Amino acid sequence: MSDESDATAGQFRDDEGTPSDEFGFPARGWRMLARHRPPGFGRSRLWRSPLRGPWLTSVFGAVLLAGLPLVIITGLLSYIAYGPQFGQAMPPEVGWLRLPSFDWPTRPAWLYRLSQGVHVGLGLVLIPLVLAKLWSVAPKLLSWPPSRSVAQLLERLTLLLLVGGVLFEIVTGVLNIQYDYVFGFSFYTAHYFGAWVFIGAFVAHVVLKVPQMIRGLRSRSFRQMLRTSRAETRPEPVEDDLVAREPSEPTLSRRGALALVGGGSLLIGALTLGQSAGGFTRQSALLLPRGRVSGEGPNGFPINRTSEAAGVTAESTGPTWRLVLLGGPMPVELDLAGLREMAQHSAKLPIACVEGWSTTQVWSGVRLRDLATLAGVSTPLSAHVRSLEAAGAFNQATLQANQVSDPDSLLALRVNGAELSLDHGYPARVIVPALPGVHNTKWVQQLEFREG
Ligand SMILES: Nc1nc2c(c(=O)[nH]1)N[C@H]1C(S)=C(S)[C@@H](COP(=O)(O)O)O[C@H]1N2
Ligand SMILES: [Mo]
Repeated sequence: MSDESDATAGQFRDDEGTPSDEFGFPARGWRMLARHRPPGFGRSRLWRSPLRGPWLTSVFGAVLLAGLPLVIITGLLSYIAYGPQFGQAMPPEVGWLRLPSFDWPTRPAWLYRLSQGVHVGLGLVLIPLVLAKLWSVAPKLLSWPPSRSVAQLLERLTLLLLVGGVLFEIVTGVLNIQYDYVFGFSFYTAHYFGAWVFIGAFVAHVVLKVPQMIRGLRSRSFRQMLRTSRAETRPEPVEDDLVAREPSEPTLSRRGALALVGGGSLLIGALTLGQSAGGFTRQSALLLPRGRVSGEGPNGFPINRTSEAAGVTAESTGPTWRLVLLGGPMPVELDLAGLREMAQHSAKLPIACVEGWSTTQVWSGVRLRDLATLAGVSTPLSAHVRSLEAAGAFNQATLQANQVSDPDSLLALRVNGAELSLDHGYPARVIVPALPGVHNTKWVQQLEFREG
């Protein structure tokens, strides 16, 4: 260290007027950093809203602290519901990020509908809050130099992962529920690993910031804030990086800001809800276009992949179609008439897609466990289902023991009293309570029951 820096150590002050060497960093380094300020950073004069302050940030933070864990947990549950034990969760290989897996239950039948509906629906509804929270802390995120101590450097690194992580999850999630698949990479892989980056940073951030958030919330009365008009709106009377040093006139009260963000969330909620609520509200599910493509009459509910897209034709599903049952002493072949002669069972069950949309219909057909018995496998530990569909990521699925044995688990031939339409899987499709939509294989051709 040169004499010069020795002499100035402890005296150099950055933009924010704080001594730069709390942890004994050489002052020269900080000065260099401070001089090489990237555009947009550290311009405290740019951030002049009188609304910014610990209270407002804490309110946004508290809502996110309540909501984001639900989005995280339901996301991880979806991974488990896909059946990692069969290598069919995506991505299949996640190394030490492997979650403890358990047999996904079949009851209640609406379990996956609820958990995935919450994951996608709440995830969308929280977007305005995430953006509002980022806006509220912008001066801090963009302060320069980036840190004044090792501890602060680490904290800012977690912020980078936190902000980057949450934006990455939002962008990949929102794009995945659109019509066209736009990624040059696997959505599942990106969203899963991105999630862990975000989760790690989120936990660190919560641990570091909760005391500050509680102090912020306690610093002013929420009711009082709701009663304060725009004209009466003043900057928070505290010494804090978030509070503008040269505040401009308020253009909005704090209650106005909360109403704006809350209104944005409500609007997104209204444009999303219809994908699960169904009926006429489905038309308003503008944020989930795939959940709106629909058949007609008794088959009038969303179609994820049409028979045309799957390359399944009327010929391949015509009189020559056979269902093959494997796993027993001998393969068993059934035609459609043979299936219709077996005991028929009806169940009202949802299809719930990973994309968040769902629809509940009355299905009828043959119980999977009856088919296992017919194949000669009395207590199958799993069943592997294959579709006529030649190519396509979702032309097969493995079902757990409980998913085969549930009395409502069906190879459905009919829906709402009518024959299945070709788009919904004619002549036969799987429908199992609480199973992620993707594993309710359409145009089934083969079932292999496995005892191990
Ligand atoms: N053979 C086959 N079955 C399939 C699919 C597929 O692409 N191919 N898509 C699955 C997905 S992702 C969902 S959500 C449901 C949708 O069923 P539906 O199109 O009848 O509404 O079917 C599932 N069954
Ligand atoms: Mo799906």
